Amino acid sequence: MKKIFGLILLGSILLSCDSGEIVVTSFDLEDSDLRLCGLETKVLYTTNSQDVYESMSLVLKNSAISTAEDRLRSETGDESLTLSSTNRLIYRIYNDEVPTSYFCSDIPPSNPEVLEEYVSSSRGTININTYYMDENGEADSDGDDLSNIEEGFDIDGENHLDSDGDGIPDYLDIDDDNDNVETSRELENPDGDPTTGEGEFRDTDEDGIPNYLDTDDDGDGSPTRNEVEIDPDSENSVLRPAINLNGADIPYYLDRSAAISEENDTFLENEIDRSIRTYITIRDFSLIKQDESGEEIKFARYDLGYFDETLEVIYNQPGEDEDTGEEVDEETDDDETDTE
Ligand SMILES: [Ca+2]
Ligand SMILES: [Ca+2]
Ligand SMILES: [Ca+2]
Ligand SMILES: [Ca+2]
Repeated sequence: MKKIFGLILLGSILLSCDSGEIVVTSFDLEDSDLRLCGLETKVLYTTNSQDVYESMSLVLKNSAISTAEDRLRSETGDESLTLSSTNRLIYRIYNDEVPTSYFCSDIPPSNPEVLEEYVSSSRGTININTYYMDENGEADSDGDDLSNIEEGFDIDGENHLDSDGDGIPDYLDIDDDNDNVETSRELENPDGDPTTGEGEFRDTDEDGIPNYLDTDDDGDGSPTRNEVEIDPDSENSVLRPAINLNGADIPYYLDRSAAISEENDTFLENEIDRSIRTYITIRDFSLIKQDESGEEIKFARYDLGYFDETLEVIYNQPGEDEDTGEEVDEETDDDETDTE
């Protein structure tokens, strides 16, 4: 269908720019890497400066999607909007190159001059699809230096490995053994401790379980989570190992001769940065030429394109208080999104 429209448009739209040169457009700005501007009113746009100076922009003024500060979406999934007098697709041809600031200005600049303009009518649907780009084996979704596939990522999405059974799969869990020492830290081996094999993982107590999956790293019978503390100022830092309390310059949780039995029922906050892509498709709409002719061009589908963002996501364990990180009796949400 797209090709048919392309051919029709190619044959029917011959436009002259101010130099008198005949130019041809086919509205071929599809599948573009879109740029995003605006707060309350958002503009997604793409421009072309080859052969003809043109732009395709989607202007969205909708309270349902403008609440997330400068973002279009705050979570993944599908959403639909209708084209209207405020949600509009606009195609323009200009007499000169369009600067990057053009769509970000509150008041439209007078230059470059708009030679031709087509605006959508109040008919049609805008499909917004947002999905995680890091849902694959090669990515490292939780940023702990182990790829998803190394962390038991299931390509079918059904049976991801969850080593500590806390409900957060390893590939999204910054602390795979739930001992309050981040996996990324447990993979480091500055002291040359024993490993599980040649070039493999640090295994301080040589029990065959790598530290990042070992709930008692030094094998002293005191769980690692009791031998560390979470820094209240930075939440994700482990405080006690940084202090040389035992005089041996070895963190308690890695010192077999020093044990702390005091219970620790707090958890690290499991916040990770995830890569998301938002794809915009517009269906069953018309573009109306903004001149006396009122020429109408119908589209069945137009793939406007996509834009990429980083989304901070907090995964809470069942039974964990969102604010304090301490265990509570009631179950809390296991997924929360943030748009900072
Ligand atoms: Ca990882
Ligand atoms: Ca887990
Ligand atoms: Ca750990
Ligand atoms: Ca221990």
